[in-house]
Amino acid sequence: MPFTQSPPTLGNQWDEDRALRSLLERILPAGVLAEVEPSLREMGRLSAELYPRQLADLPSEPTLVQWDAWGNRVDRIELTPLWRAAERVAAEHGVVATAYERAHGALSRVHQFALAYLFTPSTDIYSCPLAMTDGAARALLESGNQELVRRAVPRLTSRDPRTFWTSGQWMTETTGGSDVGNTETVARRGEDGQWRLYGRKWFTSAATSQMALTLARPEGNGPGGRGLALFYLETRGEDGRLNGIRIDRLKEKLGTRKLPTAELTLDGAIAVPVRGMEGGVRNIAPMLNVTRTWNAVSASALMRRATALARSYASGRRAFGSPLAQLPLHVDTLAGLQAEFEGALHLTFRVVELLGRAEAGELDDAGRALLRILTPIAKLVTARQSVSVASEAVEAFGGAGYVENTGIPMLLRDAQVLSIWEGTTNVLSLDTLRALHDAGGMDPVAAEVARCTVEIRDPSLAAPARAAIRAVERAAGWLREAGRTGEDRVQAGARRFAMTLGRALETALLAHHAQWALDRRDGRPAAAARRLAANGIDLIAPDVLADDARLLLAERAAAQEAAAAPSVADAEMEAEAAAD
Ligand code: MFK
Repeated sequence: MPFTQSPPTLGNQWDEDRALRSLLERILPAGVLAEVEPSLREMGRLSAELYPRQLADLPSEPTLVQWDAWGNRVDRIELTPLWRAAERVAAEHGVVATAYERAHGALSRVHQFALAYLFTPSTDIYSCPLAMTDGAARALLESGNQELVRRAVPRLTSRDPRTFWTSGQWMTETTGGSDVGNTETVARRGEDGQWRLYGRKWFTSAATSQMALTLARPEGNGPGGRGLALFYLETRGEDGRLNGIRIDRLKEKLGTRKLPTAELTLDGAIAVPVRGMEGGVRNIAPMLNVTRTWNAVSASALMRRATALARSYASGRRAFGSPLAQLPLHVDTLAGLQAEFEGALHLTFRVVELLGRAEAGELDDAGRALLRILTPIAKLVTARQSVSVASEAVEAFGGAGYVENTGIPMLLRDAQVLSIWEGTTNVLSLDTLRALHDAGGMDPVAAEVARCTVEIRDPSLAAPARAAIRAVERAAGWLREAGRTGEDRVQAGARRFAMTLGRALETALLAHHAQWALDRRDGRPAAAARRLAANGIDLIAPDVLADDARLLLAERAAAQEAAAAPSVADAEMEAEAAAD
């Protein structure tokens, strides 16, 4: 019999996830953990059960039926079987509702996002409509529009699949996904007093939702984001027909292929202003901050799935006389991935914890500022980590990882979207700067890193703790100096700056958890903290890189301009190099 390799396997995803269980043991009081654990174990079981269905369902994709047999335009999207199952599981298990029922007060967000994290990797990005649904509920509640709250929020947070609604978040147009102020959709008020929307939405994820929050410019309003208003619309009328909406086509995407992402034409869609007739970007921001948190949760969840599969495979696959799991270089490679995943998990759930406390009214100004700053940082850093972890995980399978029907390539294709939608890495780096500016500087980040590191006693954690503190200090120094040199310098270095903060925060949070775990005789989080620090935290680079970037991309050969006077960052780096 020729040799056949057994595929990787997954057991109960709650029981097998040491990092998640350890994190929740620390942040949830024992009584709360005992109450929520059965639901997490059940979701962990479902996640393992749905995985083979996900693999069996790999070839099927959603389809758009535009016409019926009699020539009527129907624009109906047929979903894949797993998506239909996922919708029911999500509603019945309260993957959105748990956050709004508040059975455990501020900690309900931790419970809800732990469910979402376990649910996500086996359900073909059904987390996308759930994220938008959660974001819509949050934005409506914050809008104070009681009529819309009464109409939509009970449906968005329902546990009954028959009444559960999902929401779209229709922002992107052909003029731009990032610079939303260029939105061309117009809102016109008719003689009947109703607002109708006219325009083209270019990237509308989960176009099967029952409602959407969207941006449009009321006629006569000025340009830019400020001139936009936030509108609520229901996608179908009482008669079941689309509400002045045409689904032009579904996108052919690199990944997230089960997710029906559509191009829509709004041709008189009846809509209701959510809050005033301008300030649309500001009013949709609560939705963005929730969906960005979902993004970080999804990135952590995909990393967990990638490492779980790679580790399972490494135990079963033999090469050079032993299982891969005993080959030192393979072990070293997988450990690097595991550390990236654990860092991402801790930063993500710190945001989740703060979000829950903010919603429960438990945060002071400093806490709210920290949440505002950590949200874009968590989104951007975990998304990039998930792409690189998924890519390494594909490689850890050798050729099998490159074969579609193993299901492994899907991890990489799906991870890639996480750094694009809900704000690209660059846009979120700039958002980080804005949040820091609004908070009056770097103090909230420095205080968070200090909070995490102050009680670390174990000598083996001293190095990662020191590396996190130093990286934040150097980032603060760079920001001060670049700010003096000019806006362009700050912008050019914003991504390196934000990634440094993200990695420093992950290391500090992981080290903090590691001390707690060491006190309970578990050294694994400490190993993760040391490894994460060794993978590299500090990406701050000399300002000369900004000049080099222009030189490097110049159309014509050009002599290098005279070097600017050395900056503080340069001087610090030289001093460090001399000290090393
Ligand atoms: C699986 C998990 C996730 C699944 C979700 C999948 C769904 C995918 C669907 C989508 O991708 S929807 C499209 C998502 N699009 C984006 O995320 C847009 C990315 N671009 C930005 O975020 C830009 O920075 C932004 C559009 C906000 C820039 O627009 P503007 O008009 O130049 O805004 P401006 O002037 O910077 O900010 C306007 C106001 O909003 C300001 O407040 P004030 O009016 O009081 O001064 C800002 O402070 C406020 N603001 C902006 N971003 C904020 C915010 N406030 C709080 N939090 C934020 N994040």
